[in-house]
Amino acid sequence: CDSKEAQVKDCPNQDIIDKLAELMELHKAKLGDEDHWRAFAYSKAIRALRHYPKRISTYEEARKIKGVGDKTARKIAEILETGDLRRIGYEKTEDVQIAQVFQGIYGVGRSIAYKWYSSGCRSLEDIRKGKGSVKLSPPQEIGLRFYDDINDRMPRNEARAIFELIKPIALSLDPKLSVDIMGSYRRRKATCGDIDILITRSPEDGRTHAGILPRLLRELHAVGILTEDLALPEDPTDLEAIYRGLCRLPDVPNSKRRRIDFLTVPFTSRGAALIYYTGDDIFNRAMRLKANVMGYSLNQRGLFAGVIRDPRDRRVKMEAGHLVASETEEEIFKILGVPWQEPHERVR
Ligand code: DCP
Ligand code: MG
Ligand code: MN
Repeated sequence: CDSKEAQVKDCPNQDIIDKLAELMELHKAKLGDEDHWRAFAYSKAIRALRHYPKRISTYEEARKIKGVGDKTARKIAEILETGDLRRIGYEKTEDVQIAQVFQGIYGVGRSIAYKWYSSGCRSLEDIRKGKGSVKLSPPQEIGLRFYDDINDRMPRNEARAIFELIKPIALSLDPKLSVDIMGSYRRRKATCGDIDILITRSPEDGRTHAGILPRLLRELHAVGILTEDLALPEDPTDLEAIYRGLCRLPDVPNSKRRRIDFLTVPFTSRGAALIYYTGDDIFNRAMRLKANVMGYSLNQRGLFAGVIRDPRDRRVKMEAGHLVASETEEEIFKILGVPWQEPHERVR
């Protein structure tokens, strides 16, 4: 419950959290935009409940918690009164449940999942057999083959063990690399959905990390740490590159496949990249929002001023703006007036 102790699992309101989380997952799997917004609202409420120190007893008490709106408070009251949430039953139709299963395949989102459902597929076995002439991309095929492994979160000590094998191999290619483990591991979570590794290098001696990633990937394949590639960097000579794949502990018999991401960034954007890849995603959303309110724009490359967005589509930048800060996490927090938070405290 308490974010400072990632180990603690049970809250005074755990049963409520579990029901809301089940409903959230159903909305997440569905196609509608409004479902996505509902899922987001539930995720905010769930976070608030995790931090709430005592058992909730009434609608009014639930409604007072920041992040819990009227509709969620009513659902909490229903759970308190009946021990149940009827909405779960209404949302849990066959198509949603099957679409949920399909979305467990790496590379399959909501629209593909529903498309496959419409083509008559009802199980992973149907997909495997190519029922309804469903065709899998190479990453999706890997996602299906290692479905159970990929959908299992690893204990953080396994993430650490894999990272501790990788780091010296990276440093053997260039001892001046910075190699950091990010994501849920840096936030000290007890389990990790994947391993996120950020690589950069100070250019003080005139050299950079450009081109290192493909060499590292080759080494890691050679020693059996990397097992399958899911997405290769577009331009491997770029300072900024992303790799996604599967890995395992090579010397442990039958060790599971684990998801791994490598990210390389220019040294100057290291602070912004640390913030972004440490997350969590909701914390990032809050930081971006804070930046926008102050007239800035924040992304994994830096904090920018003078960005002008197209009012018809806020994703489109009409004016790129100029860089204000990017080298350290601290300076970005400071400019945004956000009190410093250690990674494990960044949960909303
Ligand atoms: N991220 C983000 N928005 C996204 C995806 C990712 O802001 N849509 C950022 C925040 C995440 C970080 O990247 O913390 C790493 O992404 P992961 O998907 O690996 O998420 P986590 O490491 O936080 O959790 P998990 O244990 O599930 O991997
Ligand atoms: Mg992760
Ligand atoms: Mn990741």
